[in-house]
Amino acid sequence: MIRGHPHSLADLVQQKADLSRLPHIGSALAEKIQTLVKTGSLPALEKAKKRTPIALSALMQLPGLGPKRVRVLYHELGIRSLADLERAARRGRIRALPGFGVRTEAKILSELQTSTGQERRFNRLEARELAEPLRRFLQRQVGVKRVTIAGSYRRCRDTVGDLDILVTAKRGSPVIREFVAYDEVRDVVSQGTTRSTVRLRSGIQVDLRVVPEASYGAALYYFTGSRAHNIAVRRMALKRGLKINEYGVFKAEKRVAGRTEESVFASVGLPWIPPELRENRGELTAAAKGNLPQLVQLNDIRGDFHCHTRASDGHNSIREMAETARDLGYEYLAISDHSRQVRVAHGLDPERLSQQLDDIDRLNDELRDIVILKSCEVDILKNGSLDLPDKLLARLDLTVCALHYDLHLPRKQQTERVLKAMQNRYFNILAHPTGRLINERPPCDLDMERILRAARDQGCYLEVNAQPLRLDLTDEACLLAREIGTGVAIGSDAHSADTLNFMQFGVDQARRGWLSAHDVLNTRSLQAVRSMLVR
Ligand code: DGT
Ligand code: CA
Ligand code: CA
Repeated sequence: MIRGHPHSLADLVQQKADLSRLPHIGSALAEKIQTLVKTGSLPALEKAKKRTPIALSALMQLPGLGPKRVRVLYHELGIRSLADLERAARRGRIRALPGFGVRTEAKILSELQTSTGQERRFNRLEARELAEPLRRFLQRQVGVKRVTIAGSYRRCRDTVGDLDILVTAKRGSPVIREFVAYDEVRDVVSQGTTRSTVRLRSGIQVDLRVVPEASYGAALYYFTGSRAHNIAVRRMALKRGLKINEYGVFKAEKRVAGRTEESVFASVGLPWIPPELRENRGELTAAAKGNLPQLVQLNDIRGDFHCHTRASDGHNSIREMAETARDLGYEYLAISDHSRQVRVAHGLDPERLSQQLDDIDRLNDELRDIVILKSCEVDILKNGSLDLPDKLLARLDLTVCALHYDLHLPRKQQTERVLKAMQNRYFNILAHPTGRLINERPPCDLDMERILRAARDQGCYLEVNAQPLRLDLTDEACLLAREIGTGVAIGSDAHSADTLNFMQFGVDQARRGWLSAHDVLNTRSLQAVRSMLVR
């Protein structure tokens, strides 16, 4: 008898019922049940039992995994241990199982990370929402002058492990006492007179340091990191007979710099280097030669090519999106709702898209100070063709094309799928190129270098998707795009008017990839954009 099923399996087998039609039972499992019922044993199971003592009870310890789900994991994917489970989750194989899904898969991964002591990393939105209220709280305390969040947060890494906060305060300020009494604090890990570490309810750790004003620059520099960057700078300092630490720059016992970050860099003969570049990826050489890139800024952004409305899975109307974009100071906003293939997002078929294009024409007649561009987030089908007919694509100003399904194809096939799509004359921007979701889904396997070269040669662009869960392209891929000379477009992928400002995260990511305004399509005027989109 299968738990929860009214008939015994033996009866069903006798009646020659099709077992694979039962919930949670595929054809492989159906066959095994038949064997089990008919012979009283299962060769596969006997073999498996011999091979590994099944650690299913360990699986059952994870919140959300009961006997039923553990059984499905075991039978469908052969998962016998936490290690098996993690491997399958990382490959995105669990979401496809009956009764599971992307969310369950993500939950399993995050549970695995906490239960195995691995630290979870927080995405930029999570980090900001934890850090900013705390920063404001500290700023209000008696005697506090400056509060700065350093570490990977300041370097704008796509994820942060913990928060490193730097405070300057008058002598005798109660800031550390107030810090450990902050409402969100779960545990006080350590508490001294100039430093303290706590863990917040969300699980994130926060390191606080209180430094004198005279050391502020040195401390900020030191705790901004990265470690690799700091080590390389320290080496330069040693050659000049200088010692750099969090208190300052010292020649013998004498402090020669440290009040500002600029003074620290100047002591080794360098100009100030933006935190986003401090990864020891060539920034020291570039700075020494006066070749640091002029990094793109939010201010440079003149429009957004990627957002959704209520027509697919967004929450606002075209008008609401456009008016918000206008208030952000944009010149143009492209509406890029999903195409029909993406049914879960209520993707548009040709008829609904045509309707939307007519609506946009009417709105453009009416609205001042913003131009709505006609676009679509066109799904790239498994065979590399686009989800909408060319005749309709021709009516659009641009397309934002993306993979949504079959993200597990082997590298060669996945790469060729994208390259083929890119050959369509209406292909303009490859949206969220790898499909990764931070902490939830690994990137798909693509030969990024080949894709970047093809895009450059064909006048296509790669998106830097600004969603905090995506940030895709990665900073490394942006570096590669810069090297190859492929243009990027930073897209908010906003699903509501109030998240159009996620653009900032995308700009930061592009900055980490050394990109300047010149490398980014949506820093151009509408007129320039129109001439640069090859169609
Ligand atoms: P995270 O927290 O994993 O996202 O990354 P970070 O970069 O924030 O690293 P974290 O919190 O361990 O340290 C913050 C900064 O402090 C780090 O970027 C550089 C500096 N730092 C910390 N410990 C050391 C160290 O032992 N040596 C050097 N040179 N720098 C350190
Ligand atoms: Ca940190
Ligand atoms: Ca830290």
